[in-house]
Amino acid sequence: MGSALSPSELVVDYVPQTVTRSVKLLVAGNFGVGKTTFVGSVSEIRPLRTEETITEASVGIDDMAGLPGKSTTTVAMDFGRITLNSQLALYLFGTPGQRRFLPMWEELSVGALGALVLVDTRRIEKADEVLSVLEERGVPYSVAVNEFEGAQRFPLEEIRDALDLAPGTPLTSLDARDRMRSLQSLITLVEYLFQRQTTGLTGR
Ligand SMILES: Nc1nc2c(ncn2[C@@H]2O[C@H](COP(=O)(O)OP(=O)(O)OP(=O)(O)O)[C@@H](O)[C@H]2O)c(=O)[nH]1
Ligand SMILES: [Mg+2]
Repeated sequence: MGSALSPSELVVDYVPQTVTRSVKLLVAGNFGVGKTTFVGSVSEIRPLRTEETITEASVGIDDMAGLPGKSTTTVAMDFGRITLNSQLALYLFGTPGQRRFLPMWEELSVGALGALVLVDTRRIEKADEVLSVLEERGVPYSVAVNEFEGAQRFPLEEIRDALDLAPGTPLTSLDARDRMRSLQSLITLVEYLFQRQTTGLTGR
């Protein structure tokens, strides 16, 4: 799959000295929703990836429909960093999407302030398991629809109903390959998390 950024395009390769706060966030979602693509789009450092070729064992277990170019899957995590403003650095941990790696989330979620959950409307029911895991762990989340070409578009309110989201849970849409739209969804998540902190709703 390769890195999304070439070295000459790296914006920052060190944490600026002005940064006083760092936050760990998960980028979660079921198999193939675009987590690795998302972390690659927003990270200002060359993202760490743990991609392996999808094996025969996955065929029939993971739904590959609508993912013609997908030949690899994340087996441990993605890692990226983005300095959101001069004081705040976000450390992004993309989770593996295959069900067999679900136990790995246990460790990945330690210390995470929140999660951005990507969903694909072509297999929206698969998001339920992801949302349940986060709720069980007490990790607050926002949801972003990754708009794949060819996928039917639905009003966000319909998606909110389908996912049975709480009224306050932020719901946005993006294209995981588009840095600005992806960043906007991250900003929405961070604002939500900070607002919860100031109102005493820590989620843990
Ligand atoms: N058209 C389109 N394709 C996308 C988008 N995001 C990701 N893709 C493609 O969809 C496939 C899956 O993307 P990944 O980023 O590997 O998805 P993932 O969620 O990390 O997958 P796992 O780690 O296997 O769960 C890849 O072939 C991407 O190139 C998008 O916004 N639009
Ligand atoms: Mg991945």
